[in-house]
Amino acid sequence: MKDWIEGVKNQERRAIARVITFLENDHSDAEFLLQELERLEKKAYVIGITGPPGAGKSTLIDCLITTLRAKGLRVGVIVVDPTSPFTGGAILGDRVRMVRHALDEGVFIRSMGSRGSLGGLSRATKDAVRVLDAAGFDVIIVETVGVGQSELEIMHLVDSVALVVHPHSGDVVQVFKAGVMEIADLYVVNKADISGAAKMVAEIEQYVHLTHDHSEWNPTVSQTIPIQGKGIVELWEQFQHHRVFLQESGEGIRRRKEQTVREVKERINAEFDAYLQQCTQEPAFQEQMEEIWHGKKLPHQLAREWIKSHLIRQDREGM
Ligand SMILES: Nc1nc2c(ncn2[C@@H]2O[C@H](COP(=O)(O)OP(=O)(O)OP(=O)(O)O)[C@@H](O)[C@H]2O)c(=O)[nH]1
Ligand SMILES: [Mg+2]
Repeated sequence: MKDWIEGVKNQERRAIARVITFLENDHSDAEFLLQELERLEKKAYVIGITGPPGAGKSTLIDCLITTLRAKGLRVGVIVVDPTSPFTGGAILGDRVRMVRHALDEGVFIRSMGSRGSLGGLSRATKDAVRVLDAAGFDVIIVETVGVGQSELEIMHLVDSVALVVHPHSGDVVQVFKAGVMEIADLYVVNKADISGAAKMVAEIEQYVHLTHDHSEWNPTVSQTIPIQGKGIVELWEQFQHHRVFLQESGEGIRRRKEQTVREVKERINAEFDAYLQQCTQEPAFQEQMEEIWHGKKLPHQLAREWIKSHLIRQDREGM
């Protein structure tokens, strides 16, 4: 395992990939490994790119990688596909879009599919970000399809969120319904070569005007045409403005703290869930269920009693 840590430190892509897989599989030594990685310097700017399927997110990221590499920045990309249990196709598409960077040692691209639950996926993604950060990547990009509230969980682990839409993604209000609109720091009207882009920009600007007062960050609206390489440099400038805002306003630290609280709660939930699963298999639990079957107790009562007795039991056992 020492070799792996050295490998990550030396920015070797094969070691990085191995460590991410190891963490993904929830190995019992995972914590030790993370602890070791925690000692390494961290400086990455983590950005999230979300938006409806086919909005051109991967094509945009491909161009962004080129722009960042030209500045000498190292880029890590994590493509998350929580929507489909059969992620092969979509993820393959994503990787194909970025394939021209495959030989570049300064670029690392990783897909994460929905093995296990969605919560598990967001935890695994967070760990993957940790590994890439420890490996000294300057910018880490997380791509995810933003189609529902639960998928948006993943966006809670980045510094800046960009919502990518395209002129055919329906009207903005529709996107808004999915709960995506509120979390965006930057809006990107992608595929601006298609007619309807200007109208969409106007709609989003109006939305921003109505929903944000001017004391804080006002989300920006950019237009990009990745297939022509247009608007990418300008978009990166907007990201940088947002990064400066995060640093100067203290919002960046506030967000990271909030994210940590969220992560701890999520892990408590997962641990508790596993414990609950185990306990409900015990004969004692089954016996108590009998009382409910026979109408002697309500499920409400049993649940309350169960929590009381088990939390006390845990306490005594010194867990
Ligand atoms: N007209 C036009 N089409 C584009 C542009 N950029 C990307 N596309 C096309 O949009 C389609 C989807 O692109 P992707 O980059 O795979 O989109 P995505 O949002 O990553 O898709 P998923 O990951 O499947 O959600 C592809 O056929 C691209 O060629 C653009 O600037 N203009
Ligand atoms: Mg994609």
